[in-house]
Amino acid sequence: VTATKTPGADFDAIVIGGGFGGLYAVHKLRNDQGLHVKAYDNASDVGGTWYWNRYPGALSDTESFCYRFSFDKELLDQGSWQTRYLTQPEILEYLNNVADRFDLRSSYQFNTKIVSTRFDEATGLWHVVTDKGETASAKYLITGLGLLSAINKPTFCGIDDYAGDIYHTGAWPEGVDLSGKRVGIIGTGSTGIQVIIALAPQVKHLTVFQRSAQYVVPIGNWPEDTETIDTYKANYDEIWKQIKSSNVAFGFVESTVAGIDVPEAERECVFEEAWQRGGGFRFMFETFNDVAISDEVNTSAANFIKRKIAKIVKDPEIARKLTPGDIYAKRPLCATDYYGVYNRKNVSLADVKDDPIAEFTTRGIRLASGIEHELDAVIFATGFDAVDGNYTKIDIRGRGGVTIRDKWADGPLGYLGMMEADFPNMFMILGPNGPFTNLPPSLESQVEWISDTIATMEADGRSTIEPTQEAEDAWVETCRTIANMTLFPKAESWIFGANIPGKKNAVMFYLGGLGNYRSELQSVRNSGYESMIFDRQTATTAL
Ligand code: NA7
Repeated sequence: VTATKTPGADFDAIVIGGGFGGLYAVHKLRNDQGLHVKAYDNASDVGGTWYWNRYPGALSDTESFCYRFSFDKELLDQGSWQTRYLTQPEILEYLNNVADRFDLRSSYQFNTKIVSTRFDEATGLWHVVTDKGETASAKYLITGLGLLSAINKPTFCGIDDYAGDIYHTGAWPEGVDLSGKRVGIIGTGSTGIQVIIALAPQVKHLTVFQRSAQYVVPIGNWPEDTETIDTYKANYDEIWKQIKSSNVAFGFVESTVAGIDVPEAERECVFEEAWQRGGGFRFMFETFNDVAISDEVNTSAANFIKRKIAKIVKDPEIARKLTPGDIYAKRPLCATDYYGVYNRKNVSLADVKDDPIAEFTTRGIRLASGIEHELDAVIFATGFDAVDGNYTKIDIRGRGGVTIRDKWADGPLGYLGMMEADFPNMFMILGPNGPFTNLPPSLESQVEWISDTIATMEADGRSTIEPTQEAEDAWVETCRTIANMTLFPKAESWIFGANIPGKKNAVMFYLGGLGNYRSELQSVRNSGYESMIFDRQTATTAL
């Protein structure tokens, strides 16, 4: 470990988070640049999102060959997997291997929550305070707090009187055995559908409390043999090049064909092929380039899935309840035979839009109609306070003591998904207005940009960097313009903050794709950080 390069600071950089983003930041700053880095995570070990989300059936729905880091050829060559998609234990193991390979754990203090961070204008340093009352200072603050990590747990009347067990998928304890039990699950997003499929064969009875019916296509999860994996490895240079210039970065070439120019019958064939191949993002983006843009093509895709539901689900009343009424413009979902689960005798569906949850009783859940479901356990698969949920929990203060909560009073907005005006030298990994993609290649792009920016600052003897408010506003406007060209804002989901009661709806993502995003990052660098202010003097420090 090298000595601190920043006079008067405990460290050069403080990194919060031990998931994909935080780990890579520690590697880049400490191992590549020789900075003195201290990292923290609330968990007892590395893994981030994949540390906490240990629920039954937890799986990435990005294909195994590209749900990983690309920066290290040897690490890529060592990669191994069994199936087309990685399970949570496999991803956790992978991140543990990464931590071992680059000796990252030695920079971490685990089981430690950061409760506040403050930028001191006089010294130009960030000060952090932990939940144990410890303090530390550094020139740079890098936050890898997780995009989908602060759990959303709605409250219900009577929940404290409920005698059964309650779990949230995003904070799943080890060793839970639900076999032979009567289990209820609230939520049918990506997470809920995975749990439902995994638990249905194990439990005595599963009651699904569905608020919104979902469009779910097959995931196509099959074993992948060594030969296939070796082919990926042999072609990794081209594969990553393609991923980094694509939009959603899921490892396939997005369609350039406009569905609107294709007759309906032909669209059907294309959707059928995609249904057979599997993959939610493939279904939405590999079929046509306007499924998420054109009302007409969107309706075709939606109708295609609706007809599948009617065919798969034997009971027409259950099929009706499972059929979505809104457009197909949430994060695309995929799973193995999701709708088929409802043909099982031990699975029942409670449509809580029609008949809402009135309260928890000591024995289970009572609906507004008076129907009571007796349950030994209830699982909350109710998602996350996405993007800013973990930021607003920490008392983060920039120049003039302005808090991030105040800055984001109208929703979380930021520059390039990484920076905030008035919060100098604070770099967020997957902060607001970053790309909406398969995440590892996006956060890799961000961490590399952050690390390059820091290297430039150190080489040039700079003390601070922050975006101008104008640059931030312009970026937010760009994100808004792009989002409004799509159908996504018309569906209610976490992408725009609609899942959290009281949360202001905001355009929280750059929907322009990873390739364009990377070009934007490159041009900011090439312009000599024209949109940024270096070494800004405040009125007080200038005196
Ligand atoms: P999501 O996608 O936000 O799904 C949460 C689900 O929980 C969704 O079906 C919600 O219904 C439901 N929900 C939330 N609050 C309630 C209440 N109060 N009552 C009933 N039902 C409720 O979270 P996931 O964890 O599945 O996935 C999030 C992302 O993580 C995912 O997209 C991946 O990228 C990884 P709603 O649809 O709002 O009516």
